Amino acid sequence: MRVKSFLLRFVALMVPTAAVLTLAGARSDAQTCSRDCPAAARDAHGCCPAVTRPIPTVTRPITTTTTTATPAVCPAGYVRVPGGTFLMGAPAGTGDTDEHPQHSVTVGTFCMERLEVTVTQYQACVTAGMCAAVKSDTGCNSNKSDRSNHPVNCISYPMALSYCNWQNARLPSEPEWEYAARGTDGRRYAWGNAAPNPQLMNGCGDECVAYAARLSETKTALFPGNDGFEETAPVGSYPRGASPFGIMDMTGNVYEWTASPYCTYPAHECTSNYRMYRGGGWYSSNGVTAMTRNGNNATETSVVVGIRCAK
Ligand SMILES: [Ca+2]
Ligand SMILES: [Ca+2]
Repeated sequence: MRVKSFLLRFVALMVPTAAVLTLAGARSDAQTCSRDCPAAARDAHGCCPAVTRPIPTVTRPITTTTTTATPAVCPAGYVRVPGGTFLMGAPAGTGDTDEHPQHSVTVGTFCMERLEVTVTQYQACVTAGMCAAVKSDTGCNSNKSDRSNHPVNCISYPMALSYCNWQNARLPSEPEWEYAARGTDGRRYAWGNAAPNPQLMNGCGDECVAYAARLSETKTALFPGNDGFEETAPVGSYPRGASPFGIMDMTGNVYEWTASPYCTYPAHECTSNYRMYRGGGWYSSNGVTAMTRNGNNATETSVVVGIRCAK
């Protein structure tokens, strides 16, 4: 009797669950349905998104790059970057030491966001409970009411990972980033080989030098003239500076985290707590070529560093 009673209780528990799944439609992976997320993040079935784990802190070296199968068609907001082979890094005698040796890299086809991730987009992830809130520093765009269409900044590598995971995407590898910025023709900047100017990017122009002076800092202008923005610009403000694939702001505005550790070329996999971010930012007076490498401890945040996802 004890066994039968147990079975009856077991069946009673299971039937309502099965009925709900049947009524809810053809969800074949019900056994993987997780409810370990806030109600606001759940889908029509009450299940959490497939990739939901926020990664709050990097406490050990990460030596692998996350990759996923490339969609046949890139989703809205993404540009398809056809795979190819290019020379990564700077030619001998130019650039910084860590850009050498220049070496051939083959990149598979992938999708990359056309624009940097905005404050509004990141806030949606925070609201869904899947991303950590940006800290309250005054230099962070999330704390400014007029910056909703500006790139989100003050982002650590784990925060960037969480956002892209929430989008069912990932961060680009460093080779993918440089390839998306330069294509295969060996150009120095996303737009080509012309020197930076205020029509091509948001960098540290005359407006930035004056801004720095008000903060009692001394800056050298990246170019003569005013690009219109002392800090960040709304994403996509410089269409003439687009990359060969039509991706915007790859040079300037905010640096963008990549998935890659800081390795000595030609290696791209190594043990490092550092992660690379690329492209230069609104406070850059130099170092904005598509080959320039910057990195930081994965847990650090900066007012000049944001996010662009790939998949
Ligand atoms: Ca500027
Ligand atoms: Ca950028």
